[in-house]
Amino acid sequence: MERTFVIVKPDGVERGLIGEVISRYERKGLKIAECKILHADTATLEKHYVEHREKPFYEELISYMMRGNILAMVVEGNNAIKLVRNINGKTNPLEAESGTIRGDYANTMTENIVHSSDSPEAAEREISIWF
Ligand SMILES: Nc1nc2c(ncn2[C@@H]2O[C@H](COP(=O)(O)OP(=O)(O)O)[C@@H](O)[C@H]2O)c(=O)[nH]1
Ligand SMILES: [Mg+2]
Repeated sequence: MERTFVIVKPDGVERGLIGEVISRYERKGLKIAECKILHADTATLEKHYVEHREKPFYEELISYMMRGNILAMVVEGNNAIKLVRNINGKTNPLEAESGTIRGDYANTMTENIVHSSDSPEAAEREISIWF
């Protein structure tokens, strides 16, 4: 059993896609283990996105993530980390395939509905930041 950390980002919450996102994970046999709505603060986001702090899109990313409420959750199940990444789709909307969340709903690099951990180490680190 594996646990991964997921965020429905402000655009996903604004567009009423929480149910859509969760139902895609549940249909794949994954379970929502923890879940909360919150408005993220700068300190938490800086910890969460530490790997991107030198990137040109960093400031835009942080302000977008603070634009409104987010849904933070822990999703668990067999191979949860890779399965959730597959369900979410690629970061670049031009590469995200139809049938993935980003492929179906995102059309910019920044606003792409969902975040999920990319490795077991990241999942453990991110869950400890947010829960
Ligand atoms: N504007 C812009 N935003 C980006 C870019 N790359 C990543 N992002 C944003 O930063 C988040 C984190 O990037 P990354 O960890 O590489 O992608 P993810 O793991 O697929 O979410 C992405 O989900 C996007 O919201 C980029 O090249 N340009
Ligand atoms: Mg990432």
